Amino acid sequence: MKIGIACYSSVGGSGALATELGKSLSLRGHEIHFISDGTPFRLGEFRENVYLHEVEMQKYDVFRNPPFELTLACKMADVIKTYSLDILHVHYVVPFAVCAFLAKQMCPGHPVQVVTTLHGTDITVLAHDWSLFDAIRLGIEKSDAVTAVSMSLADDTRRILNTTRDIEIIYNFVDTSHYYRRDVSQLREQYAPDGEPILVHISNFRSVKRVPDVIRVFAGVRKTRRAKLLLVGEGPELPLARFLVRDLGVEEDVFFVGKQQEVNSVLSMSDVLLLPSEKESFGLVAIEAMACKTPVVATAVGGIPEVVVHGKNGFLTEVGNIQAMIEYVNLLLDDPVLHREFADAGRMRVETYFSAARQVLKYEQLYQGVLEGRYRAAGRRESSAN
Ligand code: GMT
Repeated sequence: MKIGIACYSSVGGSGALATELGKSLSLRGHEIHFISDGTPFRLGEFRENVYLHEVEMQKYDVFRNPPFELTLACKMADVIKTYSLDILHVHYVVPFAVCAFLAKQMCPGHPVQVVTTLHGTDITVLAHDWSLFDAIRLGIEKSDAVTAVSMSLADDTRRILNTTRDIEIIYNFVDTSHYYRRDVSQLREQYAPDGEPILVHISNFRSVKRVPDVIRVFAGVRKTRRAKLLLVGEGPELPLARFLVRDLGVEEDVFFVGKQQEVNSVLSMSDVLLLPSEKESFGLVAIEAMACKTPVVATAVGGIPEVVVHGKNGFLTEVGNIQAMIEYVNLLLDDPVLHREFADAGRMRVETYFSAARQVLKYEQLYQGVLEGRYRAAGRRESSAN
């Protein structure tokens, strides 16, 4: 198949997932055309069957803000026509799904089919914004197929947009041959020279991630034992995080390692991943951690309970319950047998439900179904992974 994949290029789960999907599909013989505002951050080196079409903005004095969406739609239309795309798969509704609809109007008679994947805040945050509501609804209604990365997100979408639109659940995935626990003892020694346990948090430091909770949990754990915290990523709450680390007096044990393209090594040297988000439609980082045998302590919000099974491969608390998170982290650190059980169960769960091999096939089947006109998603759902 000839497949266009439109996504954001910057660090973020939707771009990461879209890029990994494109790479996997290319290995399965499909011709992949990325359409993005830059080089998707996980694209890596040159690959056969993979093309990149960057959306380049023209500057005219008359524009206060250059019309990115129109340029994107024209670029999509150009790629559809030039390469005779079968499928245009867009990741994140705003603006991609709406632009795909517009692009289709620019290619009358062309059989391209638009698939939209909902990722999270495109619905749970942006669809609450009345200045975007109708555009989001239009993008979803006009897509030939719509997928969501969790049941929770599909339910949120129907409720918030008041739509009965069929939504297929296709969970996120990781390449389990790439994400696994590696021997990084030398690296680990640099951060924890006396064998201290390492906690880790990886995010874009936006307020929904509740990075201050990560630091408070760490400070609480640190009161009774020596430990280290790795903070990976950057974003609006980074200055607040730095302030809180100083304010709570834990700066000697906290490392701000910034944005990282590869998180294998960081996860492989960590003992617990903290994910105290306020909203999280899936939590891609949770399956990356589980694949690397790092148990997760997270909040039971959105799609996280579909990923992390409380008491089996991680622990879940309500949002903001710092004390419970401290206790769960200590429970895992105090009991190596329990830690090992959780680590193995997490890896097994990823291999069973969230592997690239399994999920990429689902996207492929969806594309095939859409092209053959036999796609009927009427309420179809992946059976619960729990
Ligand atoms: O919504 C965001 O935070 C952005 C988005 C992204 O591009 O990173 O993240 C969402 O999509 C990820 C990939 O499907 C999910 O793993 C994240 O849970 C989801 N984020 C939220 O729901 C907050």
